[in-house]
Amino acid sequence: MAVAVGLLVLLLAAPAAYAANHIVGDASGWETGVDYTTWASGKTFLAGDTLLFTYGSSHRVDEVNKAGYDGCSASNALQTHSDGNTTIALSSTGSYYYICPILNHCSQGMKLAVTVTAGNSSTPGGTPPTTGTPPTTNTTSPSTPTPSRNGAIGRFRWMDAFVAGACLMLVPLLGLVG
Ligand SMILES: [Cu+2]
Repeated sequence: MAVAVGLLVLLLAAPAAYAANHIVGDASGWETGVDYTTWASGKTFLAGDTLLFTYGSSHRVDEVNKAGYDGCSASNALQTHSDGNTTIALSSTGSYYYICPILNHCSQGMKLAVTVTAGNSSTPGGTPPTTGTPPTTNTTSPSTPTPSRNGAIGRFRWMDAFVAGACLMLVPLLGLVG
């Protein structure tokens, strides 16, 4: 049971290590007055990662080209999002530009440029071996301490049975008292 839980935790934890979801602006979200150049500068964006823009109804997320980013122009927007909770998959390498086209929000800082580098796109080929390795280590490592482990489990079960038995014995006793 413990091994099964451990495997489940490993399986759940493994994908998180390969694809990151970057919350744009972190706690500030997609908002005026946030320096997204600074926000992006401390991060590595790998192919396969996602960007999450969270924003109010007074904002939008438009994917533009570099000229649109530099000039704060969404006239040639590649994609437009206004749902307030936009997930963008950074599926391939390259540079991606996002601006808020509302009023002068872009010139007020609502512009983000990210450079996506290879990483996750090449990892799917590498992922199965990595995911395949932990079960192998899991099957080999428990096999070594098996006697002590089984003994511990055996003792545990015996304790459980004892407690359960004690409880069962208490029931009629309580019944007699009541
Ligand atoms: Cu805006």
